[in-house]
Amino acid sequence: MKSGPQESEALFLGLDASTQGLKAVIVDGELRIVYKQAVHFDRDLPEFKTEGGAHRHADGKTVTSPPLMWTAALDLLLERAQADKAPLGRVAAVSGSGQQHGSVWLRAGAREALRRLDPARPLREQLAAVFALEASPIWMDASTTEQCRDLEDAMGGAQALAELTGSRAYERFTGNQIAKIRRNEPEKYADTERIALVSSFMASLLAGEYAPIDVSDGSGMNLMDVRARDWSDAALDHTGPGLREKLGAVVPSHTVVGPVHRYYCEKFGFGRDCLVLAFSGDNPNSLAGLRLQKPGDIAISLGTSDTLFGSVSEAVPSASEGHVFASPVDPAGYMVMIVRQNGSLTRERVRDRCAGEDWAVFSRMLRETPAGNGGRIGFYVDEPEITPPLHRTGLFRFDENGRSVDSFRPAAEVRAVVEGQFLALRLHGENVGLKPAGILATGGASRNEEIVRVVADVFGVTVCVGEQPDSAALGAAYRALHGWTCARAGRLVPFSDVLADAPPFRRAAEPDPAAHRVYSDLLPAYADLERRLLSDSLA
Ligand code: XUL
Repeated sequence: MKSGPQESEALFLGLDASTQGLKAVIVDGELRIVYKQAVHFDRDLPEFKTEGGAHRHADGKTVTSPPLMWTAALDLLLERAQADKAPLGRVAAVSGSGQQHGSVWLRAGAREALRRLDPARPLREQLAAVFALEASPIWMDASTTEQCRDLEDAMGGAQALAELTGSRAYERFTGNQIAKIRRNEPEKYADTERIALVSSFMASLLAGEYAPIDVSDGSGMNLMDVRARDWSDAALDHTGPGLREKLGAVVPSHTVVGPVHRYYCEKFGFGRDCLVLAFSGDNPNSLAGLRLQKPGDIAISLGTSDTLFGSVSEAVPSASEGHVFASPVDPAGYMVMIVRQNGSLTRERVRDRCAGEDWAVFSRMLRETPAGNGGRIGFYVDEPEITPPLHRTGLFRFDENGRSVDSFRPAAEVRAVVEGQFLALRLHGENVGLKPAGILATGGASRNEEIVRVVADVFGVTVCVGEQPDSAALGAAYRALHGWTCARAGRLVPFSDVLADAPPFRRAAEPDPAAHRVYSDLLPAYADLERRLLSDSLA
């Protein structure tokens, strides 16, 4: 970033309102982290009686969180920052991240209450009465299956809805939650002036004004035309009357919402010209935090579940896999996200059974077996799988002729679990238009060189590794810098320009062309077997 003496002082705050807590990261113009702080909902705000930040209801499907807790957390976080003498006065811009899909229902009068915030009184006291729903549905909620089917029927089927909104209907997606509340609690729906996402609600607290929803988090609602980047009238009309007004505008992710409200200037020492940039969802912010700005940049996070997200230039939505969101960093681009339920725990179970509970033995077995495993293919479905939607659990092994077999020898089993996981990610990534140019592997298993080698060979691209703790909060801070830079330039500055100073990630594996060919040849057989399992699972 080019900067004058004053600008070199400027700092950028990223907030992350996740399910379990609220975090803050402050970076300078060279992207160095200068301050971090966090509030943990269960521990620090025990009066809300959450577990993991949420309330699981007796029906086993409904999951909510109190929006007043998120409100109280903001004061607490900033009080802690102030007590630490964090340089809040130098923060030039703030952006943020919210758990995706959760909604905050604000009743008539909430806008006025936000505008009138008084620095002499805590937020929770001033805003206690603004919520039309005291329990906000969050992403863990699975109670809207009926609304999902209704929406898909109304829009011409799952694929048609995916074509329009980027995803088929999912229970946690906000539109289906809205449809349920509108039906079950019509008086609360009528009483609601604004339905915000967690992200836009947190931005509203800071701006003291209703903040718009950004296009990237807005893509997680089944309500937005993902290509037009505007609400779909057809989806809105199906979901509830007057919904366009209740949702407000949906805006590009680098949009300035306004200056921070004087509440934060007087109480915590923010500067009067500190800007609030549109907030976005946690996955979009992680994409920014992992600096995946160019089409083909992918991150694979190898955790309890394996998640792939990446930037693409075209939207190729699918009803059977993944999500297409509008990009949070490129107003013309998209991001795709694919979640595979059977990740680390599945690898660990195979390690325990076949490699004496030892990662070193697991790695040696990978080293000593050939790419492609002699044509053996395995599906290790310990938990119902999300991508592809395979509800039947079990271990399904096939020999080189596609015949079902009961077992593999231990080393072949180790190779089969790892290859199967990455072939699946490649297959389903390609199905939603992903053309990998480079991969960043993160999460526990990215420390295993042999696993990373399989990733490089399956996808045929260089794999870098690097931990980026708090990637959503960091991504929000990067986006604050980006939005601020665009606002000052009076034009869209490419996100990559503001990241120019970021230290590179470490290159961990280059693809072996011969091994990559083996996987490309194997992929059709893998896809066939997967189709077979899917149709058996439905039968
Ligand atoms: C994404 C999803 C979660 C939430 C909470 O679709 O439901 O990742 O964003 O982190």
